[in-house]
Amino acid sequence: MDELKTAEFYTAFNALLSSKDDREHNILITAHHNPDGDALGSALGMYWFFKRYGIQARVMMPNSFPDFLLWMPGIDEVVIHDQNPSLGADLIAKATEIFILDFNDMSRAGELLCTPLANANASKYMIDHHISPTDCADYIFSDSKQPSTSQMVLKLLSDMQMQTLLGEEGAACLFTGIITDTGSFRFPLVSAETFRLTANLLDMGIDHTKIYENVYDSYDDRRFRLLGSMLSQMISFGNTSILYLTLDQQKKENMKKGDTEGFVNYGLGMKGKQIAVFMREDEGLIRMSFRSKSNHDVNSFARKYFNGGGHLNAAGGSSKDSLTQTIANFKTAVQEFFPDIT
Ligand SMILES: [Mn+2]
Repeated sequence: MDELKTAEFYTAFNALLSSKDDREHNILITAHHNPDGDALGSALGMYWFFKRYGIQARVMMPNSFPDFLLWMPGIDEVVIHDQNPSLGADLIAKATEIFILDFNDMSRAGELLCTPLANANASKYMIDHHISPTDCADYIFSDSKQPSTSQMVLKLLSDMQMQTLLGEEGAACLFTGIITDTGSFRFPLVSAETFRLTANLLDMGIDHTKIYENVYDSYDDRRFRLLGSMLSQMISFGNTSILYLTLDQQKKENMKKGDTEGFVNYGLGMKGKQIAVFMREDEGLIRMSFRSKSNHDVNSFARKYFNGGGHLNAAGGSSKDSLTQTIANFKTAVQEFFPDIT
């Protein structure tokens, strides 16, 4: 974390709030392409806060999101940029401030949105927990030691003693971001502070059991058939699990966005496994998700071999080779990069 930049961010955020009655604000809140629970959770958390504070704010996502997030309070107000680019352009033009959440490089906003966002006149505030932030915002609150952006939003508001303005709705959104980005409080970056801050959300009246049900118990039979196909063909390679779905398997089940969310984690569920990969065959591309335990650095691994990156224990990547060739390349790369692994 860059302490100086964080201090500047806090000062600027404070000044923004203090100027509520002095000038008109049109805040635009956005997050990364293919928004997940943390992207939407942190964005909608900020939205509810601004709404109750009395500052006009809108949420716009680069593209649509999985069905299991459709219950989130405020979701109906979210503009989906690639479905309504003219409204999107209007919101960007009118924005006085833009909040960039859960990403730290404009390219992560996706092809269609990254240039208009970068060219926007509004002052930009970034809150993010990914590594290697770029200077794409005027004010940067970036900390790769934080397990979720939603926790950072909660920390910011609680440091300012304003978290109760989230209300039950905003609290439910942040709780969703926190649980989905931490594997329900199990990943190594979860700290005592995560639990302390999250406890405040329960004080605000959220129904945590209901939120878990909404997020994790809402899958349809399609997902389970895909999961069955994937598990039945899992390749066990030393301490590594290789999971995949072919394009034919996805087409047969009429796969939808979000159906394979979390599939990669099954690879670490078998005793002794330290690294898991899930490969999803797409048109001309294999999309890859990596997960690992302890200090097996899949971020560096994905960067070195598969045009990707992410975090120490969770990363993404891709390959333009065939599925069979990618599996073979992965095995070779694992043996080269993680000498202790097989
Ligand atoms: Mn996140």
